[in-house]
This record gives sequence, structure tokens and C-alpha cells, in this order.
Amino acid sequence: MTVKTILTEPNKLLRQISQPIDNVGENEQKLMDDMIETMYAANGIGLAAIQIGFPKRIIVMDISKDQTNKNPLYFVNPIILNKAAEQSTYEEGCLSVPNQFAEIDRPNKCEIEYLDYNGEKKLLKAEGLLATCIQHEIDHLEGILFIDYLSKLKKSIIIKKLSKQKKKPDRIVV
Ligand code: GNR
Ligand code: NI
Repeated sequence: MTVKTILTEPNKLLRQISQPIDNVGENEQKLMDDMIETMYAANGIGLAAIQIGFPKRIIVMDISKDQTNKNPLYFVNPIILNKAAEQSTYEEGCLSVPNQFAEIDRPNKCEIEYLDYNGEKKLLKAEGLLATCIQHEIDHLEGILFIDYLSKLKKSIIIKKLSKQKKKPDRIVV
């Protein structure tokens, strides 16, 4: 398993639409292993393959707070079957939008169909943080970032900040 570099905004790759997987084989499992290791190393709760440069419809997640009780989740070709009309608000962050946070409204429940790590078809009824996170990750598969839901002004301020940070790669951002 390898910790990969996470792409950050602005980067055109993050805007690419990810392609479905035909078959969950060794290569896909290796990618999922690298993704979960990269996610844990970055202290994230989710990661889409495009964030490490692979435009494939694969997501990994672990929303368990407890480091000793890990609960890695793997989603291949996830599809949202249903979304609740009721919204909830979470303060979202993104490993591809470092150190920036904003409150985002999304449906508070959703139902997902997907293939798991072994290529088996699964259904998941998600609510709370799990529902928010899976929707955030599925957005990545469509090239959408949470900052796209902000006003043009707020979004442009964040992108300017990130562009400036990128021009100073020797500066350590804590
Ligand atoms: O680590 C992450 N935390 C988070 C918090 C609130 C809503 C969504 C997320 S996902 C994010 C990791 C990430 O960027 N996934 O794509
Ligand atoms: Ni993200």
C-alpha cells in the first residue's frame, strides 16, 4: 500500500468526470488500498479516486472517530437511488481544498447502490454524516467540489487563497 499525493484546487483533473469500473479486480483493489491509506494518512473521512489522479468511480470512506476501531468502507460505481426532501447542514471540508471550511446543505438521508471491495452489489441507507460524506464523494465523481455551492465571491476568495499557497510550495502550511 502506498500513500499518494492528493491533488488540490485549482487543478483541472478535479473537474474531470470519472468513468465506471467494468470489473472489480486486483488493480481496482490495489487502488482502493492506496486510497484508504492515503485518506487515513491525511486524516480525512472520505476520498474519491480522482483526488489521487484516477478518474474512476471509486470512493473510500471511514467516518468512525475511533482510530483503534477502524471501519473502512469501499464504494465502486455508487448510484444515489433516493434522496430525502429534508436537508441538513454540515461544516464541510475537502482534502482537495485544504484548510477551507463552509456550511453546506444537502439531503439529510439517501439510499446508495454500489459494488463493495469484492465486487458484490450492495444497498446502503445513509443518514447524518455518512449521508453528507457519500454525497460529497459522489460529487467528486462528477467533477464537483463543495465550494461550487458557495456564492461566486466566497468561491473566488477561496480559489485565490489556494492559488497563492500553491505558488509558495516551500512554505509549510499547518
Ligand atoms: O475529510 C473530510 N471531511 C469532510 C467533512 C464534512 C463533509 C465532507 C467531508 S469529506 C472530507 C475528505 C474529502 O475531501 N473527501 O473527498
Ligand atoms: Ni472532498
